[in-house]
Amino acid sequence: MKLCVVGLGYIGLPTSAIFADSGVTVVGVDVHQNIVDIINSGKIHIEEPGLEEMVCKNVEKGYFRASLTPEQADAFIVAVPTPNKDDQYLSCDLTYVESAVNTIIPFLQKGNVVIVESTIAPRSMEDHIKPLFEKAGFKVGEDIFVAHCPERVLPGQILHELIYNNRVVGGLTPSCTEAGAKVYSTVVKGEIIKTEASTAEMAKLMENTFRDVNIALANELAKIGFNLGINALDVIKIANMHPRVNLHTPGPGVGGHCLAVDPYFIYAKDPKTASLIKHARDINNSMPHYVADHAERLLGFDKQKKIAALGATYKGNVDDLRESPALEIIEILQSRGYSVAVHDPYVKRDDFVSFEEAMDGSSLGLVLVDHDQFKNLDMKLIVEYMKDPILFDSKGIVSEQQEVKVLNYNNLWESKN
Ligand code: SAJ
Repeated sequence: MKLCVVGLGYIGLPTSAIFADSGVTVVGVDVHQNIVDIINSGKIHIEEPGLEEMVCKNVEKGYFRASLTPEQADAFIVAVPTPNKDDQYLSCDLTYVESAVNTIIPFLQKGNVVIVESTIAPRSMEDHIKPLFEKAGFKVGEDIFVAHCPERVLPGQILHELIYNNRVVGGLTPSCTEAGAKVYSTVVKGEIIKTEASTAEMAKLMENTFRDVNIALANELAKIGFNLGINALDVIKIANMHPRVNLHTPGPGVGGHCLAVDPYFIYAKDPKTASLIKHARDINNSMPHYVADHAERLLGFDKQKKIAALGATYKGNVDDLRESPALEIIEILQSRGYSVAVHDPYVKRDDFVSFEEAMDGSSLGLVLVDHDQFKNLDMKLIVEYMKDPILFDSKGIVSEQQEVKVLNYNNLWESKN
C-alpha cells in the first residue's frame, strides 16, 4: 500500500511514521518547506518521545519521505489543523481541511480511500467535504471511499496510542466505512469501531466536551468551597469513593488544542440548545482571572511584591504552551503591574528563569501546572529563597508542609481575612 498524508504536525507526522514503520510507503505533505527539509534529513520539528528515531529509520530505509505536493497513492489521510473561527460562536474553521482535500483531488484514482482525521464540526463530512468530491465528478462510495477517523491520542504517548487505542471509522457510506477500516487495520491493534461519518464526528467532540463540562463542574465546586468555607478537594476525594461518581479536578483553567476548542464546534452548530456546553466553557475560561484575583489578594494588592510562577504549559509533563491558562494568568498579573518570574522545566525561553531565580525574593509561589517536578518541591530551598514562603497551588499537587504555607482549593478560604 502507498499512503499520502497531508499535514505533518502533531498527528500527521506520527501517523506517517507508524504506517512507514509497518512497511507502507508513505509520502508526507506539508506546505512549509522547512518542515519538509527537516523531515527529509531524518529529523523532526515537534517533541514526541520515540518519534525522531522512528522517522529517521524510515526515511533512511526509503519508506517515508516528505514533499510539498501530494502524489498518487492508494489512500490519503488529511491531518491539518481546524482552529476556531473568529466569529461569535468560535465555530469550526474548515479552511485547511477543504484546501487539503482540494490539493489531493487532482491525484485521486478510482478505488482510492480518503480519510479526514482532523477534528471537525458535526455534519462537516456530509455537508462540506462530500460536495468537494462530487463537484470534481467522483461518486463517493463507488469511485472513491471517504471516511472520518478522528485522532484521539495524548501528546507524550502518541506512538503507543496510535497503535493500541480503539479507532472510530465513520464512512459517508457503508462501503466507505469498510474501506477506511481496512486502511487502519494495517497498524491498529485496538478495536476498529465502524459507524457513520456524523456519528464519528460527534463522538470525538463529545469525548472532549464530557471532560470540559466535568472540569467546569469541579471548578465551580472550588469557587463554592471558597465562598462557603468548605474543603473542595476533600469533597471530591470523598464523593469519588462512590462507585458511580467521577468528579474531575479543579485547576487554573482548561487549555490545549482540544478541550478548549472542540466544545465550540458543537455549540456553534446549535447555540440555542447547547447551553450547558457553552456555560462550561465560560466557567473554565473564568479560571485564569479567578486565580489571578486570588494571587493579588494573597499579596495584599502590593505591586512591589514579586510572584514566582511555577509552570507555563497547558498541562503537566509536556512542553506545549497552546491555549495555556498558566500563560494567561502570568500575562494577567503582568498587565496588572506585578513582576512575575516564570520557571518551567519543560520550556526553554529567554524570559523564563531557573527555579531558584524565580523563587528568589518572591512573596508568592504560584503553582500553575502539575509537572512531576513540582509535586515534591524542595521546601528548604523555598524557605531559603522566598521572601514570604507562601504557595498557592492551583493544581492541588503539592503536599502539605510545615515550613511553607501551601494554599489550594481545599484551604484557600482560610486565607480570607
Ligand atoms: N484539566 C483539569 N482538570 C482535570 C483534567 C484536566 O483542569 O481534571 C485540564 C488540564 O490541565 C488541561 C486541560 O484540562 O489544561 C486538557 O487536558 P486533558 O489531558 O484533559 O486533555 P488534552 O487536551 O491534552 O487531550 C484530550 C484527550 N481527550 C480526552 O481525554 C477525552 C485526548 O485523548 C484527545 O486525543 C485530545 O484531547 C484530542 O486531541 O482531542
